[in-house]
Formats: sequence, structure tokens, C-alpha cells
Amino acid sequence: MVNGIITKAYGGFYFVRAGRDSWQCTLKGVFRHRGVGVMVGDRVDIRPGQGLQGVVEKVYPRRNLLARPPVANVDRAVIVFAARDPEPSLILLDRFLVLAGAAGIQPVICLNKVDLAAGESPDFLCCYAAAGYRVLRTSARDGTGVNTLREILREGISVFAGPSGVGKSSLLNAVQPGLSLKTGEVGPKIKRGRHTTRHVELIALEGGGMVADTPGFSSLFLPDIKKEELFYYYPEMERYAAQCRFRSCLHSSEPGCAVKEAVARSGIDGGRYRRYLELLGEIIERERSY
Ligand SMILES: Nc1nc2c(ncn2[C@@H]2O[C@H](COP(=O)(O)OP(=O)(O)O)[C@@H](O)[C@H]2O)c(=O)[nH]1
Ligand SMILES: [Mg+2]
Ligand SMILES: [Zn+2]
Repeated sequence: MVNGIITKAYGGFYFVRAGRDSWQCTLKGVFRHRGVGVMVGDRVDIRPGQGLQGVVEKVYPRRNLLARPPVANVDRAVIVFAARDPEPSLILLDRFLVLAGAAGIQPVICLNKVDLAAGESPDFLCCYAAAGYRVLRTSARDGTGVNTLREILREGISVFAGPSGVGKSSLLNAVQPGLSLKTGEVGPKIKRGRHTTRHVELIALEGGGMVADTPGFSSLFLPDIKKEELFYYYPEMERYAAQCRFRSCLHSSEPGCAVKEAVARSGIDGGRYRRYLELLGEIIERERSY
């Protein structure tokens, strides 16, 4: 048996990376019959056949599972936004952070295209660093931060997420020259990236680690969490929540809310808090419609 990781599913075959080899595999019948989906990122055992062909015999239990893009056993999500072109949407960033948090995946926030905002203070990201998130500033164009990014990607499975046109593919090309991922131009008029990245595929990096370059998406549903749970995914709020008067505090209009007091004292960023309320409203709306 050979142990490896599913890197892509294509044309009825599953491609398995083991060491430096890529095996073209079919699934043992039992997986198809039981309807156990085998996913990109799954750790598997394969029985070698001729050449680099094999059969997937065993799928190991998943550590976690990301629904969009569908990848299993993800170690980190690199959430990419551009300093401009397109302008960053912080509510979208917050959604990604909640999603990563709920999936148990460590997020890394990456602000790309910093070359376009040279000299500007990117202080809208300071609240994320203060909250304890790892924040990276990069430019695929001038190479800023690319070495640091390469180091971060060296271990485990990373997923790149973020809207179209922010430079995800360009960053991967910079991390590993020769990768030649397609990149799309940002249209001069519409200022929205084209969808240039199609299916999910894990790319094995020369320095170690695997990454998924995903299709960009600009809208995102919240994961299936309860309104009482949303603040778990706001590290800066969670610190104060134990001091709220009510155990069931949603940190919106309750009296004696330590989170709101922290916002008033600027211990918590007001923008982050307002966006929290927006997402909270969305979850409450969703619970009502059940
Ligand atoms: N100025 C500048 N442009 C960039 C940078 N990274 C990517 N781009 C450009 O932004 C556009 C979209 O890049 P792409 O990698 O396709 O974005 P993706 O949709 O997120 O994969 C392309 O025209 C890139 O050349 C950067 O760091 N600085
Ligand atoms: Mg792309
Ligand atoms: Zn509260």
C-alpha cells in the first residue's frame, strides 16, 4: 500500500500525491456504493497497479472539511484581499473568518497589491492584528511578503480564498515561479476579476506543503451556527464576553454587556463590532425562517 493525499478528481480518476509521485487512481467499489465521497485533501491508501496507476483502498477519517471550496484536512486558509482593485470588503473578510473559525481552520489574512497603496497606512487591518489574527502584506508584483508567504505554506494543506481579481493565482505564481497558473486581468471599467480559476486542485509546492487555488467568490453564506455562537469567532469579543451580565448575552442590546462597554472604550474596533451586528442579524433572520 502507498499512502498519499488526493490532489484532484478529474474524468472519473482520483489523483494521489505520494512523495514526489502522482498516481492516477480509481476508487474501490465500496466507496461508490456507500456514497462516501472521496474529496480533495483526503488522506488515502492506494494499492499500486501498473506504472503509476492504482486503486484507492482506504480513506482516513477527516480532521475537518471545508464545503466551499470542497477540500478536506485543511490546515490553514489564506484569505486574500487587495489593498485596491478591487476595494476590500471587510464584511466579506469577517464572513471568511467566521467560516474558517467554524470549520476549525486557522486563518491567515493576506493583504495583496500593497504596491498600489504605497505610502498609505493600511490601518483598516490593524483591528484584525489586534484581535490576534495573523496579517500579512504582500505584492505579487514587487515581491513584498512573498518569502514570508512561502514559509507559511511550507507545511500541510493551505486553501487560498478571497474574491476574484485580488491576486490569489498571481501570489501562488510568485511563491513558486514556473507554476504558471492563469491570471485574469481586472477589467478597466467593471473592476471585477474574471473567473479564471476553475476546478479545485491541490498543488504540491517544491518547498513542501500543498495549496488549493480556488475560484474566487464574492458572496458567501454563513456556516450553520447559532446566534449565541457567533461571537466565539470574534477573538477580541470572546475575551470580554465572560463579564457580560447575562450568560445568554448576544452583545447587541442587552444591559450590562461587557463587549459593548469595550467597544465604547475602543477596546474593540467599532467597525468590527458593527459588522458583527450585521452578521448576527442575518443569523437571527435565518433562524426565524426555519
Ligand atoms: N498591482 C498589482 N497587481 C496585481 C497583484 N497581484 C495580482 N495583480 C493583478 O491582478 C489581476 C488579478 O490577478 P489574479 O492572480 O488572476 O487574481 P485571482 O482572481 O485572485 O486569482 C491580474 O491582472 C494581476 O496581474 C499585485 O500584487 N499588485
Ligand atoms: Mg485565480
Ligand atoms: Zn455581552
